[in-house]
Amino acid sequence: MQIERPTLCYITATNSSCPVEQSEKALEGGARMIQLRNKTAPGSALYDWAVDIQKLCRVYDAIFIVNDRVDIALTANADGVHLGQRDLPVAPARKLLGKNKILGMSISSLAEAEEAVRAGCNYVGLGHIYPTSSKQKTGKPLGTSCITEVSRHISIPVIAIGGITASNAGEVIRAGATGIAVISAVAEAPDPRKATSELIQNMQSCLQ
Ligand code: TZP
Ligand code: MG
Repeated sequence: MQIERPTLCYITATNSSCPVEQSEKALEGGARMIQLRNKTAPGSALYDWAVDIQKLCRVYDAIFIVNDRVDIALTANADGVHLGQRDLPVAPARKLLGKNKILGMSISSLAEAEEAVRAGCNYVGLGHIYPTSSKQKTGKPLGTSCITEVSRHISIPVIAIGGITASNAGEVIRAGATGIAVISAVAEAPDPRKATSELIQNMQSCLQ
């Protein structure tokens, strides 16, 4: 499955108890990729959610990625896994997943991007681009210049993340990103479906 430009990846809101419903709204709004991310739920709940979201993603022909958990991704037949810099390294993850699954990696510099490519990742999540309250972040936001630098140097898709909203999604794509990954811009919107389609329209209008 290809990550096309522009792709909106909806990441389930941290500690949400309804990630399946949230994902469905994002898919209805046009999300092409869903990442199930939850740092506290028990494996049993994560697995049940993953099975349901996988089915939804098949219906919408969207990519389904599980954050951190290779075991859940495999058993729920997700399309891939998203790993952070301190998670299971790419080589053993790839060994478990096989060559056909998608492996994504969080990065925040060109050096990390190049390392992710060398290790065999299929895309990178680059952030945080703008200030965000969805994840505890210590460093300064990277800004859009980093998107341009990284996307010029690597050939795998660059998904920008962190503080992306309808008002800055366009500049993120203009800077060179393949797509965006968002939590709050969708999860905290009064109408998540409409918010998703507005984000997508703003990305698309930059490519016309
Ligand atoms: N990784 C880097 S920033 C971030 C993650 C998971 C949070 C993105 O959330 P939001 O609400 O779209 O800023
Ligand atoms: Mg992780």
